[in-house]
Order: sequence, then C-alpha cells, then structure tokens
Amino acid sequence: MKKSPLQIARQSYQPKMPAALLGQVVLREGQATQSVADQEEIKALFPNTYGMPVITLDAAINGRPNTTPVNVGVILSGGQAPGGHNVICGLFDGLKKINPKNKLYGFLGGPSGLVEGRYQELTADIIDEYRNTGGFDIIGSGRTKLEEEWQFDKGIEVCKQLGVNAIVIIGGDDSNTNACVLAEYYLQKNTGIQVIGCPKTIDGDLKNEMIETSFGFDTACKVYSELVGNIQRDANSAKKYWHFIRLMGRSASHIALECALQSQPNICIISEEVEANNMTLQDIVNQIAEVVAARAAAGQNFGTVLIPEGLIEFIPAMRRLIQELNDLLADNEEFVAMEGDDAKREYIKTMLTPMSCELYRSLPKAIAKQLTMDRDPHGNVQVSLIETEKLLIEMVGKKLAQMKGAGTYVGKFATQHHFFGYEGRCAIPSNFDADYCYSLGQTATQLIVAGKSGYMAVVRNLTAPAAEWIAGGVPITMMMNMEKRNGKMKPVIQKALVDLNGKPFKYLAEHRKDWASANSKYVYPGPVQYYGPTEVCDQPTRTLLLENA
Ligand code: FBP
Repeated sequence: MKKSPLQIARQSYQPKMPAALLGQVVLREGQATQSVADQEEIKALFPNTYGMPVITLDAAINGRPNTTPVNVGVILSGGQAPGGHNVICGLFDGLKKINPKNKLYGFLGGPSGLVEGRYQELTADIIDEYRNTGGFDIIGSGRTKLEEEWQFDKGIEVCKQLGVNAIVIIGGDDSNTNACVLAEYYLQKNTGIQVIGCPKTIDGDLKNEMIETSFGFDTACKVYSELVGNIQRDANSAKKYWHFIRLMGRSASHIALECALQSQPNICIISEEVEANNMTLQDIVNQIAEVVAARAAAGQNFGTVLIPEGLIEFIPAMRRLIQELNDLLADNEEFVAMEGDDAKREYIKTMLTPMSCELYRSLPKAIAKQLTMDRDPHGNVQVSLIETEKLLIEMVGKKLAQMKGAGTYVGKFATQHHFFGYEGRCAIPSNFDADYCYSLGQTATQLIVAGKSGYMAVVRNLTAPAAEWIAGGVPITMMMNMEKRNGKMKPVIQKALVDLNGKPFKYLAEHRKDWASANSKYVYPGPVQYYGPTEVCDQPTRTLLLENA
C-alpha cells in the first residue's frame, strides 16, 4: 500500500506514556466505590462488580513479570475515533512485554465479531502497519449491541475455543455499559473471562469525575477547528457569505463548543442552553437574524454560525415531535410498505397530535422527511442525517426578508452550508490522542494481568506532561445510574452534556457578544501539527485546559 511521507514518519513515532507505566507496575487500590446514583438498584443488578475500588497504577520497585500467558480479544465498537489503533498497539506492546507468549485477537466488525466468532490474531507485522494511524480498519467496527444472554453465551463459546481470558471493549457510554453487563455475567457464570472497557468517542460525552475526556475528541475537534478557521479566513477575505456549519457530536454540544473556543466564530449555538432556556426554533432564528442584521448595518454581510448536530432534539416542541415519530415509526410495517414521499407525509400528518402536526407541516419538506428516516439501533433518530444548517438558513432568510420589509435590516444574505463529521473521525491522531490511546492500551493490559474485570481503563491528569499522567482503572458501576431506555428503566453510564456552569461554556458566554460584533475576533487554528514545539504539537483541547485549570 502506498503511503504518504507523513504516514511513513508517523509509523516510527513513539507515543509518550505516564512514567509509572514504563517499567514494572504495581496496583494500588483505593476505597470501595458506589454508583453516582440509584445505588441500591445498581448494586442489586451487579452483585459481583459493584463497589470495587478505584485502581491506580504505580511504578513498582521490585516488580515481577507475569509469567502465565494470557490471550486477549479486542473489540472496536461504534463510530470511529482517532487513536483507536493506538489503543490496540498499546495493548499489544503491553501484553508482549509482560510475556511474549501472550496473544491478542481482534474480533472483526465490532461486537458482532465476538458473537459470530469472526476474529484475527493480531501479530507484530499487522500491528506495525497501524501504529499512530487514524481509522478503525485494523479490525473494523460495528454498532451491534451486546445485551442479550444468548450473545454473551456465544461469546463464551468463542472465547473458550480461542483460549481468550479477557475481552477489551473500546467504545462509548453504551458500549461500556454493555461491557460491564458482560463482565458481571461472566463473573456470575464463573467463566474466567474478564472484560475491560476503554473510553472512546469523538463526541466527548463520555466524561465524568473519573474520566477527563474520551479519546478522539482532541483530534476530531482540531480537524474541524482548522476547517472552521479556514472558512472564517475565506469569509473575511471575500466578505460575501454567511457560513452555517453543523458539527457532529450527537446530543452533546461539546464539539461545537470546543471548535468555538478554538476559532471564535460569530455565533455558536449550544443545544443544552437552548433546552435550559426553553427556546423555540423561531427564538434561535431570531437571535441569528439579529446578529446578521447588526453586522450588516456595519457593512459586514458575512459571518460564521456553528450548529451542534443534536440541536433539533433540544428544542422542546421538536423533541415532542421526534418522540411521537419514534413511537409511530417503531416497527411500523404499514409505513415502510407505503410508496412515495407524499403518501408517507399525508399518513404521518393524520397520526400526529395537532401541535406536532402543525410543527411538522411548517418544516421544509426535506427536513420533515429526514425526521422520518431509519432510526439507529437504540431507536433514536439519526441526528447526523438531519440538515439543521439548511433549515436554519431557510428560516433566517425568511426572517431577514420580514425585517427588510419592516426597515430593520439592510444587507445581503448569501449563504454556504457545511457539515463536518466524517472528515475528522479517522484523522491521523494528534500527539495527544496518539499518546493518550497508547497509554490506555497499556493500562488495560495491566488491569487484565492483575485479573480485574468490570473496570474501565483510565488515564488522568491529562493537562500535565504525559510523563505525569496517572493511569488506572475505574469500576464501571461507579459511573452508572438508572435511566429510561425504550420504555424500561436500565442501568447506564451517565452521558455528559455541556455543563452550563462549567468553565468552557462560561468562557463562550463571556466572549460571544464580542465575537459576534462587526469587529470579528476570528482565530485560525491551522492544521494539526505532529512535529515541532510542544506548545504547538502537544496542546490538549481548550475544554480540557479550562476544566483542569
Ligand atoms: P459514537 O457515539 O459511536 O462514538 O459515534 C459518534 C458519531 O460520530 C456521532 O457524532 C454521529 O452522530 C454518529 O457517530 C454517526 O453515526 P454513523 O457513523 O453510524 O453515521
């Protein structure tokens, strides 16, 4: 396979690691833990994995290498995130360092690889090809949910055939919740198979007191911020377009917020604030139109608007409409069999409550159709498919036309729309993600050889130099609470939305008026840098810097 000069150079990049992981390692156990909420229910559901202590990995003075060989299986779950390959490389190197007879298997195509017995042994020649690369293509990923007993039992069969003693699941909040359910089941059945999770997602919503950030968020945000910065420089040069830029991130607005902190756009909408203020779609449109008009009055008929992917679900009336559509379309064979968009549209109109029906009718047809497209495996609308940026352009255009009629707006409103998501998910990992992921892989190895199960590998103190990072394990039950999913109460890891009292949002709130003004305050972050001064190459995200300040 032909490689770019950067790809070739990155193959020999040696990720930085916490000093404690460089030699022999010893585990230090803290106090017993409890779940963040609903302690009694979670304890009853996880009798074997509840209450375990937080683990810290320290450098051992007289460590002894583990001599019993172990076989480990690794799974990539969900959407791609930069650095996934390095978790696997760290895992591989860690295992081989402890005992060259240790083996690593990759389950292919995500969690279904475990259930269907599709795997490949990962050997040094394979691993070397993927060091410090983006993507999940080493073994592929998938969105199959591991949650049913028959799947767990198939997993036991496959692991027994391969002699696999431990499974590492690299995934987001749902995948790690399922990792814990699997760990508990395997302990209950006395299978001897351990399960360890790793915090992955570009969305940045798998974080809490114990997890500072999920991997991939850093690189993805840097890639999007570069693109936003480039667009801003173009806007500031040509001075003729308003750019509406939607950013991935599912429900949470962490990515939009981070990109705003890096690039200082004229407007950045935060879904969590929209919900907190009970705003309607029209309120958002009015706010944008006001900024457009104010800048136009100063002769600036251009600007940038950042829109989080999940916005639509945070507008209360929209949420109600989506909920009604979710219920209506679940297993609805009649709807699936219907031919033609118009017939489907008419059918939906007859089934909605009057309020939702009015909203549905008011939406541009394309957006209304996007709201009825296939749901994800969790039964949720796929927000990445809803072109909110186009919806807002259309509605802001209408509002400005009204304002023009009323004499409150003079200017031109020419627009461009963008959606950044897939562009960043498989980027070559930044130094931060390359180092962080490799360290997570090495940490997972240590938890495995110590016989732990039901833990997530964590690395903390991430705004310090890598040598000072603190590696360890956190019981997954510690991060859980009970939430309603598909109509039933289930134990899940709490998803972290943008905290409106947190420092990153407060920074935006303090500065956004200035950024919106006619004297734009654009910052042009430029591309991710892999070689050069540490203040250019090793900076964590602004979110992490503000949160850890
Ligand atoms: P994960 O939650 O699995 O990490 O995926 C993140 C994400 O990139 C979201 O930001 C986006 O909404 C979604 O995946 C897109 O999913 P798909 O890859 O199935 O189009």
